[in-house]
Amino acid sequence: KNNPQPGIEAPVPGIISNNKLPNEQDQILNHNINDINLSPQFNSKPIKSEHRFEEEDQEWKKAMALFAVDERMVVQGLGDMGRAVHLSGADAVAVEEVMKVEAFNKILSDKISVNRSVPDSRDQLCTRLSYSSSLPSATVIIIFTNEAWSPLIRTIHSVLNRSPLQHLDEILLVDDYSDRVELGEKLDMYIKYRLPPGKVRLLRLKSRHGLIRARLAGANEAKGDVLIFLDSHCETNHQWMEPLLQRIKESSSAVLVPIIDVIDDKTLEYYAGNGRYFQVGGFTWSGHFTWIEVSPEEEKRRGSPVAPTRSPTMAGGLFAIDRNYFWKVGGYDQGMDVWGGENLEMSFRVWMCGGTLETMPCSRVGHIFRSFHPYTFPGNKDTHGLNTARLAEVWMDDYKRLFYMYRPELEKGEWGDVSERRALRKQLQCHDFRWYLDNIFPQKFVLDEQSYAYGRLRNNASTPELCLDTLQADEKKRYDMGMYNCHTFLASSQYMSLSHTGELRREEVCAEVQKSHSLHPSKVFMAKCRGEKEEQEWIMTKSGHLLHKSTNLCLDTVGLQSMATVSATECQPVASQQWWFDHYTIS
Ligand code: LR7
Ligand code: MN
Repeated sequence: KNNPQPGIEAPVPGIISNNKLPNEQDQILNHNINDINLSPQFNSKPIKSEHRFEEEDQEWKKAMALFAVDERMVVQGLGDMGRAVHLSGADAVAVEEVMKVEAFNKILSDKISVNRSVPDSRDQLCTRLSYSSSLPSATVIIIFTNEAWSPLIRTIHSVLNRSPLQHLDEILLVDDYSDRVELGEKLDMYIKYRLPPGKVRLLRLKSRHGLIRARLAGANEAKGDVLIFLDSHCETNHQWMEPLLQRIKESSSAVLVPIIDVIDDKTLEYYAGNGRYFQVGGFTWSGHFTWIEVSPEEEKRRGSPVAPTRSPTMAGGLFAIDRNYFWKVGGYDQGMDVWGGENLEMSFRVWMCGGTLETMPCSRVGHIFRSFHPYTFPGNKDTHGLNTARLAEVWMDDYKRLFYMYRPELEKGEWGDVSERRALRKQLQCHDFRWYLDNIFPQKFVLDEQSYAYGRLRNNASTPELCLDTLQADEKKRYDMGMYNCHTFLASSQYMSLSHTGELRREEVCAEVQKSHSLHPSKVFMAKCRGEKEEQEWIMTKSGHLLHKSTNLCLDTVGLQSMATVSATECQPVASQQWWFDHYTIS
């Protein structure tokens, strides 16, 4: 099938011709979209003969028997309205084991109806919005590899149950070479006998391609005006599709994400969320997606809490895009394998090349967040790292230095040939990454541009020298800052900086001093940077002291050894209060 994006048709040199082929699965992964073969059954036409009718009858009986097994497991009303369910007895014991394999509670999922209801989690204001009766049509593309049966089927039913069917062209399932038995013939039969005719189509890839090329294969087959991508373990909410189609009708270069509600991996509770509060997408310099607050400027610009809200990046799995625009803006990078990176790549690309990326607050879709990937990574490659290196090489200009600062092992990595993607960027005459930072993500902290000093923060009062260190703390929560022997490489746990606004900070978190009324040293802890000075303002003196302004205390290692937490005490001319950064941008 032809597609309008010329760059996509040509084979990507260097991807197929990867010279080392350690095993068969690697070989499979180095194919590109042009090699994606579809199974013959995908386009097969029924043969009309009496013999065939008999066969069909047999098949029908077999199908009904298989579905009856599933249906007997279902407990009526369980999990309705997205309520949490806690299993007990033997089930509860079995769940522990199943979670280790499936990364979610499959036992419970199998007991919950594939048609269960979910709570309407939308802002009240949403019910007052109205949508055009002539919206563009949508193809919902659901990709999967070895997804468990019941979440996949529930995803399909939730789309059928809660979408305006007149605007739903079809649901296109893309099977990325699964080998679970039930995803074979049984799934074909389910589509044939249990789903409305003509609404659901199944595309089977003949080798494992990963989610990026699986989505490309789906997009290639889609006929709807709009492509809506979903993961294979989602439940859509009330009127989820209308806001997406309406916005694309208004602006064909708007790429849209719903608010992503949480379906608990253990209780399968559909969390109704926190009223009108939601976050948008950011990123870390190590190349990971993060959630960030909507900026005050954006709150002002959008005008209403239910208006399209600009998002610097997207999580990646759930989004809507005009089909022609998808190809025009470069589809996806076919050189990306398995999982990871494609979401930031598309985010940067869309913004830099003239589109917009927005959260539609009245569109909500639940997603089961799993704590690990319950599928294989052929070749055991760090596909997230390699894919992200590809995007850094194409889209981040000089700012890729920050990515490699956090991921030095990837700098000389084998990210392959990216010349096609660079050509695309040139052809589309996209803005540069600096423009993206200045205009789309001005809050993003650039450690080596917005600091007086950065690098490791060293103190040599003891031997060996100690450095400030996160001690592997979870940076999403507040934590006490520690000390550790200074690393010579791979030291991202020791990156610190003194920002132009006086924060002693890391990428997202800033140092504060625990208030205490005793004379004992006060703890220094890290909390989300608030950009409002006060408790997060520090001053670096000529003598190398780091003075916390609101408490008048100095950062001190006194009495500390590696692995201990750092503190702040009364300022004194002592070695334990003398600090050196690796780099200074002022003299
Ligand atoms: O090789 C593969 N082939 C596939 O078809 C690997 C995966 N897949 C399928 C898989 O069955 C699933 O349907 O691709 C989909 C995504 O895989 P997940 O569910 O393992 O990914 P995730 O939810 O952990 O990760 C998020 O980031 C990914 C980056 O590559 C993708 O963009 C996912 O779609 C994305 N999911 C979401 O954005 C949902 C919200 C999560 C958040 C935050
Ligand atoms: Mn997912």
